[in-house]
Amino acid sequence: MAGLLGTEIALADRLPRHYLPLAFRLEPDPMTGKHKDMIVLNDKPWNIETPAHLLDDPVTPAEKMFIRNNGLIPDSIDAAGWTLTINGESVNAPKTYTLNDLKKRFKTYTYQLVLECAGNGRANYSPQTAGNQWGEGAVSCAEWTGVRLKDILADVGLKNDAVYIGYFGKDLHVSKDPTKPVISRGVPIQKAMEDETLIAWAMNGKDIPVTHGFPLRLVVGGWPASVSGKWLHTLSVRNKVHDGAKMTGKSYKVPVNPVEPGVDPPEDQFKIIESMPVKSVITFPKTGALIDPDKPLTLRGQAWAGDRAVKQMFVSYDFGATWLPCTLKAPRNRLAWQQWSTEVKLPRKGYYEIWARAVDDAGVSQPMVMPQWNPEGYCNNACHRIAVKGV
Ligand SMILES: Nc1nc2c(c(=O)[nH]1)N[C@H]1C(S)=C(S)[C@@H](COP(=O)(O)O)O[C@H]1N2
Ligand SMILES: [Mo]
Repeated sequence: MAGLLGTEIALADRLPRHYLPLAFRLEPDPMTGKHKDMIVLNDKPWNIETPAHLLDDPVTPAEKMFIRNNGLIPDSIDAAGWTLTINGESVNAPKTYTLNDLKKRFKTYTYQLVLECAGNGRANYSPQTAGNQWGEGAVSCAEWTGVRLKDILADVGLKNDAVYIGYFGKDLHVSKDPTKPVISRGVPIQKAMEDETLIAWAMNGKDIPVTHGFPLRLVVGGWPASVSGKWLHTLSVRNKVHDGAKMTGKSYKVPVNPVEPGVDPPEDQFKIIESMPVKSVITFPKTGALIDPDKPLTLRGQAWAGDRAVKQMFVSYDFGATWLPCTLKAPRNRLAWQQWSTEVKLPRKGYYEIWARAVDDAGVSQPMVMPQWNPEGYCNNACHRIAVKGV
């Protein structure tokens, strides 16, 4: 590979298997290849962001899907021998299913589901917080196929005291120490039992790409994507809030009482993030576009609202002084994002910012400026803004 590129590949020994360096991506690799314009935030573990203009497709293709790994992709994946075990305090007796059992014994469903990293938008918090500095693109809405978790849980049989589920995946800690857990999160049993909560083996009609959890993944739309466990091998049904890695401490939590920017309260004053807030992204045009002010300017993008639906969408080209309503499509199914579009006419030549603002079905709007700062930098749903020039 180094010969082809005409230079040594720095850190070549750390590239995950199946992973092509960006310079080689003339054609995306069918398993894990990403579009050449993807932004690499970190390569150990891989954290790759999608620039806003690549989120234009109604269904996010694999090559444009952000990657958030807390550890290392499993070294060897035995798909043929893969099993899912359901255990925990609140099951009558643990039960193990092969992939084939899951495919044959339960009804299959397909849903388009928004997966947004809780840290999406972190880069725009001030003061800056630690962690990957995601801009707007740690979000996707692919089509997932699998079985309903609630159907599996009904087959296993639960005790009355079930309150939470927790997932376990096969990825490795960055230290490669197999005894160190990477991430093991979960959701309350009510969310786990929703129709759209899937145990999925396919994404966009194909095997799930290795980077996104092949061969089996828990997929929970609308909540921090960290609850959608990749390389899933075990689900525990718990009689208390799941206490796996990154459920404790301050991970994926925000202060109960709002704090002034920069203030970090003690652990016991934090609560777990549940539904993600209303948000939208402008996917066309790309920021920096040169516009003919004599022609109508088409604007479009995606909007989503966690467990809720988006009810209204507005754009502004005068810094929020006036807002123009957009056309907004219905979601394909609950927990899918919604396409919005409109045409505006810039009044004259010059520099403009286009701001986009979604309002959910409870009447809650995206804020125009930085929302409630929090020490881990989660849930920044401020309006997305792009800059264009009328020339
Ligand atoms: N097993 C496992 N599951 C995981 C993670 C992980 O590191 N390991 N990362 C989580 C986080 S924080 C996010 S945001 C999503 C990212 O999903 P994606 O990489 O498929 O886009 O996966 C979640 N599931
Ligand atoms: Mo995440």
